[in-house]
Amino acid sequence: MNNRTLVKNLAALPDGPVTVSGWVETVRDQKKVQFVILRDESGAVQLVNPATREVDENADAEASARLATTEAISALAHGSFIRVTGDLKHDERVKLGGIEVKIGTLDVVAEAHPETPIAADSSLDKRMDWRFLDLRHPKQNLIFRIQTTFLHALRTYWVENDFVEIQTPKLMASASESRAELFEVGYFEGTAYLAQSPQFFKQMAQPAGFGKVFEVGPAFRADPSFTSRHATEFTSIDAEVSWVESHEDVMKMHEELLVAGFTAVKQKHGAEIAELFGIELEVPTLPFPRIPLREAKQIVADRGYVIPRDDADIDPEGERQISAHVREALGHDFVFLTDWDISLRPFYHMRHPEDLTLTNSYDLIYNGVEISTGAQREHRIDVLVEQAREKGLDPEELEFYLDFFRYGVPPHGGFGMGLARVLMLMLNEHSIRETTYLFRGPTRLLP
Ligand code: AMO
Repeated sequence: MNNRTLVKNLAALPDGPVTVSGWVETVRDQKKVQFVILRDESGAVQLVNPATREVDENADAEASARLATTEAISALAHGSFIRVTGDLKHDERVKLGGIEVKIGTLDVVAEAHPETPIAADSSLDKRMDWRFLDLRHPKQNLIFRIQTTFLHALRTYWVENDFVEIQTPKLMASASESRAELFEVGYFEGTAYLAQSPQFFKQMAQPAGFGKVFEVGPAFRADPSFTSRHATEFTSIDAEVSWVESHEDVMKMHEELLVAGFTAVKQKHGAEIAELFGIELEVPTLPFPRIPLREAKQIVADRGYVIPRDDADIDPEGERQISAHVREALGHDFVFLTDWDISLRPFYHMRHPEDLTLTNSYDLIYNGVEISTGAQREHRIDVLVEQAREKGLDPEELEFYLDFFRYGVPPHGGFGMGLARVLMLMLNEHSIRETTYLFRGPTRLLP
């Protein structure tokens, strides 16, 4: 480890001895000269070896060593991990970064099978089977560097704004969202459920007096669908804050947070994103557009798309349509759809003071796909119990949650946002399978 130089740092070094380690991407084994492209987590570099194909009996130790290295390179399988000490040389003629390393010694640290199970044109499913190899590609590698930068920026925003980080339990005694998408697990003599959202426990931090909280953690949904945006386990980004006056306050915090995340990603990775994804990443402008859902549905209808189900919901094509409208009319990639009908929202959403058929809630749509739901919560216990009953829930089952509201609680609100969806839309990828380290779906539990 000690004297290993990352490939990305080679260009800044003067000509001279270096050690690089990584895996073999390609080998060009010519008669007189051999080239190896070595890649590590930071980039790729060309290694060169003047080939020594044979030596006579009187050859010295150095010539014998050169023969051994030449033979080792001829036998190198793609993907093998190697360590090379050699001479760094700056040379403008080298296409790959204008540098190359002349091989001195080469250790094959871990040999790979000569047949790689996946290729560039393998299906997504096959690539998922071999995810550890798939992730070696620079594009995939970049996705998780972007994720790191993005989450770091969100965390910085939260810390600077006095949020407290919480880790809520994922083993639950009851459902946190709909009962339909609930995973049951055997729990000693009884049954536990996997958390679908940190919803109840992030709200609990409000009567606990924490003020503002956030969590980045797993959420589980027993959703049997195979869409590009659904997983059975996903990383949920959650925030919940006290003393909001309406969902407007939640949206303000939410959009500021996203701008912080996008700014950091553009700053650090803008050039690489342009190179590998062909995208000029835009930092969204503030404020994001807000459109009440009913108005959005009218806009979508006026564009000629009739949402098939005649309830108050918006479907995926409707989301694409409203996004297209917002892009054309307002030049924005994000839109908050606000004021959802009570029939479409869970019992814990607060209702509009002036129109009790609507909730103080929103969905955030980014490039045509929902990435988040947020709301002001109902904190008045009598109203909350009534709303639970109306939804056909048994308040007795919810006693532990309802207790949060019986001993004093400030008004509050928050949101939950799927991390992989944000990254998918940011990078114009087709599926959250690409932007999830290890995807979990109805037929995927491996690797
Ligand atoms: P909701 O159920 O809308 O709201 O989920 C919030 C966000 O989580 C992501 N998401 C998913 N991502 C991948 N696969 C899934 N199966 C999946 N389900 C949801 C989406 C979605 O927008 N408790 C509320 C949030 C709140 O009000 O604070 C909730 O969970 O990006």
